[in-house]
Amino acid sequence: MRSEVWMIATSSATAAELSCSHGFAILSIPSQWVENSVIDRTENLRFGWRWRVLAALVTGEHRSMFQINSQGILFMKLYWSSTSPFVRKVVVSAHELGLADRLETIPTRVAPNKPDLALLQYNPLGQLPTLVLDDGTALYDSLVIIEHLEHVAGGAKLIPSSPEARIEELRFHALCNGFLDLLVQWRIESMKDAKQIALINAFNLKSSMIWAKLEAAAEQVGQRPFGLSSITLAIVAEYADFRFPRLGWREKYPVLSSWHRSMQSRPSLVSSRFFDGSQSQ
Ligand SMILES: N[C@@H](CCC(=O)N[C@@H](CS)C(=O)NCC(=O)O)C(=O)O
Repeated sequence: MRSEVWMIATSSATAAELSCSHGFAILSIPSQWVENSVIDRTENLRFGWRWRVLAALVTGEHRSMFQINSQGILFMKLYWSSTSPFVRKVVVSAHELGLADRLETIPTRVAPNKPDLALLQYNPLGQLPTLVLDDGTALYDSLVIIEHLEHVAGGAKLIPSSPEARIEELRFHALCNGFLDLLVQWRIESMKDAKQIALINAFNLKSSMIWAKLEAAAEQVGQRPFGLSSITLAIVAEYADFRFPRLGWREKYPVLSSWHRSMQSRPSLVSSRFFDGSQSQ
């Protein structure tokens, strides 16, 4: 078999597996891999995701990371809907990490009273998003998937690694993600003929408290890098515009609104806008 000799940078875990200590490895790469475009030699191998793909191919780690189709392109399967805010977190994160073109999306329609049977095989919760790796491993929920994508992309880009910053990022994410849960439940309840008034009142009360917290935090969030919590906050803003235009939140919370306007033209957000499609819930 023809082969090429390449020097690549490795993560410390991969370096350990390859028994090399300086974060570099000299590898003999089968030419076929290059020809099949599994490896794109015009790209910067040292810092992009490609060197990790290469290292993963060598160590066999790719089996848990990617799918390889007949053209040698690497994919992960994402059970997807254009209306799910949790799916959108994953898609925006993948875009920010440079992995968007590695997601193969599977349009899926779900509702609490209408589980999708194919999805249930992978995720017994029957929820979107679910990411399926080539060995059949299914990852859920959105936070776990984003953690995985971070790992694939080389780590600590969307979620800081230092303990204090990490806890703060995760805490603020929990607030925004919990709000998305509330908004989704609110929408489901408001579409019912017989609405539970006590539940709608609780949604109203909680949401006004949450909006106030987000308004107070918006300036500080704007000073941090665009990561997990800002992605989730931007999606709260856009989901509220999409499903709850009657709330008029932009007039009530001007700091948050202006933060969102400064973010909304990021390519990751523009390319993943919500829309009602055939799979919408
Ligand atoms: N905590 C989950 C929430 C996922 C979720 O609620 N997804 C909705 C779609 S927006 C869903 O699949 N609903 C169907 C169901 O719960 O049966 C996450 O962050 O991924």
